[in-house]
Amino acid sequence: MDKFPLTENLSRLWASIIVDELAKNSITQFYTAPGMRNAPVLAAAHYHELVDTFSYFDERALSYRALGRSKVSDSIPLLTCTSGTAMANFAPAIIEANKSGLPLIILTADRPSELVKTDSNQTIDQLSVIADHTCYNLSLEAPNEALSATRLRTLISTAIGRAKINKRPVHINLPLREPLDSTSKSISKDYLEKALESFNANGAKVISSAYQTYQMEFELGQKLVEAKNILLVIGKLDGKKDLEHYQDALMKIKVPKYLDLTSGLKYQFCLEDYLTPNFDHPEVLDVYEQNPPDIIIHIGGRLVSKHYYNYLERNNCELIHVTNVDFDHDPGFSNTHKIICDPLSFLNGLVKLELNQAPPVMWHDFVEKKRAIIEEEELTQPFISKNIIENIDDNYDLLVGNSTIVRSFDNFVSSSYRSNVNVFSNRGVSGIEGFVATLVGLSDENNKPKLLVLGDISFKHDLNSLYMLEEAANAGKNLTVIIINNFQGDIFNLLPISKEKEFLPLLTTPHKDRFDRIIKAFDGLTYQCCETKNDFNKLVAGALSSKGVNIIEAITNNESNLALFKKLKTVKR
Ligand SMILES: Cc1ncc(C[n+]2csc(CCOP(=O)(O)OP(=O)(O)O)c2C)c(N)n1
Repeated sequence: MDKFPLTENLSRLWASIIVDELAKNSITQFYTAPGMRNAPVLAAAHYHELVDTFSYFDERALSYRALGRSKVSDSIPLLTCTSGTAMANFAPAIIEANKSGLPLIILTADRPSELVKTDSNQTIDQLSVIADHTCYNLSLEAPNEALSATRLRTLISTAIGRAKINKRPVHINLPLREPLDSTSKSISKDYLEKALESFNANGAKVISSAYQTYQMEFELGQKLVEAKNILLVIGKLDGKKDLEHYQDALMKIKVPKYLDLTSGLKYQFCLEDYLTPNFDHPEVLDVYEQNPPDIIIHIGGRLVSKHYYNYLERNNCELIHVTNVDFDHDPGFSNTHKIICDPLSFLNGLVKLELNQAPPVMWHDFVEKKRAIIEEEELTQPFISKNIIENIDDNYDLLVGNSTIVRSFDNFVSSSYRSNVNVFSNRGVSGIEGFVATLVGLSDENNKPKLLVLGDISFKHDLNSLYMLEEAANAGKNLTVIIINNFQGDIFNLLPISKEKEFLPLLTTPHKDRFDRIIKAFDGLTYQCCETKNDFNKLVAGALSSKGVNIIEAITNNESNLALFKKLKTVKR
């Protein structure tokens, strides 16, 4: 802290004030990309005693790492980069964070307006790049003495407050004039003195209380008590900190429930707890077509299953949507009742109603038949998801990639087995990029072992994160990555468009690549490969119980996978 605050010139002083105000508001996890224009921010972050820096050369990978951290951290991660295209590389992760209700602070360095407006090198209109995907944009002027240190601090703490309250990304754009290094350029005595005093102040503490507690209205409670046939659906929940409380409440609510993978609660429950299998299955849909619920209570955001939404459009069930975010997600496109509040407080209200309604069908035989069929086939995605859930320790965090595997995990439901594994996904906009970096971001928060399962195309998409994974290995993290290599984006073979063989390769992007050579180029990453169910189970058990970063390439058989998906759909009760 000796060197802090930096006072050699106004750019460094402003960077110090901003970093200090952020740190005083608990924004201390700085995900930094290199650059000369943001060098004053990097210097201030480096010398501030409360700030931890996580540096990476590739802004896209870095931003997914910050996204991963945001899923588990109590404070808000900050991203910073230089001017020009650098920040555009943050865009996918910012879009995902915005759609997932995850806060981030993005502090971009910019060139001052006299350079931006005259088309100098490395300049773009930085404000417009992500403006549609943030909840607040603070466009600062280049450092000048007309704006006092205390006013600058107020602008920063206001921006932090917006991120906290809205639980979404905030952009702060900071144009900086040269000198950007330690070259001295005088600051007026009066301005400097007052600025230095501001470092002794506490900083404006911003406390968010955006989650409104819900008190069940009498009429609604009455209606729910009188209803014969309620279905409780839990979609995407933001924040994973109070899952235990959700779990407690849900255990006590005795009505049929559907838990989406993105709720993070799917595997904590089983059929004995009145779970309903996935709507993607025709047999399940059939049962609900014949016994439509009189009320569906949908808690949280969007589900993975499209069939649920088709079902809602076809059937005119009364829908109560309970959400804590102001997104435009409207499950039935016809809400009769929308309640914006802390969903947990709503569930606690349901507990008090002491509802008791058994599911329309007991699904045990159906689920057991599916389990048996999965075990009969070769190494497939349903085999992988089933065996991971049935064997993974409770202390694991599981990150599920997009495409077929997320559906496969979402389809899994257990008859009597419960697992406390924490499940994460990137389902805000369901991009296939950034999963390796997201895994590393999750691991920045704690040393719990973690497992990522993703497809080969998704893995290829994030090869730039392998250096980051190697750093995680060197830092002693215990991470396992399972790449399901079917040599293409196999999801498209499961869709009706697969009949259009002539141009299908433009969707599936087939290849012949294995990942051994590229992974072995990184010291500290252990590579293993398997092609059979037995070997898969052995390798996964070994990797999950060993230390370090282990990568397993599981070669699956496309025909078996396709045949199995078809066969599973034909299972009857
Ligand atoms: C960034 C991005 N680009 C393209 C897509 C469209 N897309 C969805 S799934 C998929 C293929 C994924 O392949 P892979 O990861 O190998 O999984 P598999 O389909 O084999 O299960 C693609 C290209 C997307 N969701 N996100």
